[in-house]
Amino acid sequence: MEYKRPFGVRIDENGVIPGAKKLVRRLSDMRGYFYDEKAYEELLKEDPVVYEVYAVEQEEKDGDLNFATTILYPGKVGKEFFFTKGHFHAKADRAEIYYALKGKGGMLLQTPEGEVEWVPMEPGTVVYVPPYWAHRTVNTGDEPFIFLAIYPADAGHDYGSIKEKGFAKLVVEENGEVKLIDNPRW
Ligand code: S6P
Ligand code: ZN
Repeated sequence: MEYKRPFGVRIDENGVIPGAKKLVRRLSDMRGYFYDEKAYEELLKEDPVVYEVYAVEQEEKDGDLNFATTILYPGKVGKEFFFTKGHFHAKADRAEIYYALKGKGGMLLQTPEGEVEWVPMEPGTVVYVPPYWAHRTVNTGDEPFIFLAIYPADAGHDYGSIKEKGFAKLVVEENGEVKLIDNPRW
């Protein structure tokens, strides 16, 4: 049998994994995701980077693992904090682990029926994403929110239903506080 080789990598202080595949998501890649369309069009003139992902991925085989860091920048569209697109796994029963490294934020999770949970995250927080839950991270602070995700190599991403309807809750700033409010579009 030909064995794959083990390796170690060090995540640098900016969340970068050397040699990993880099993905950049700008605001223009997220049309339709934020509630306040006017604020979206306004900020689009600057088209800021919302997040970057550094992924070390294996072939999509049962039993293997991928890992990736995400650097989610601070910012808001209207009163809604910057977030990742959010997805179910294509193989919906695949679970995932997140480990927060820097900054402040949280995870919105949602079942296919629309039940929502919010898990606050700060450096050191480990979040268990159970099978079947969609997940989106949100930066509620004023510095980059950086975390590591570890997920089955065959999990895949299913962005479809979140892209259409979003999550049932929005994470917003109101009177200087982080609040979860009902998504009027849900
Ligand atoms: C993959 C894992 C993360 C996200 C990343 C970006 O299963 O959950 O690496 O891919 O945080 O989020 P999204 O929703 O744009 O893929
Ligand atoms: Zn995932």
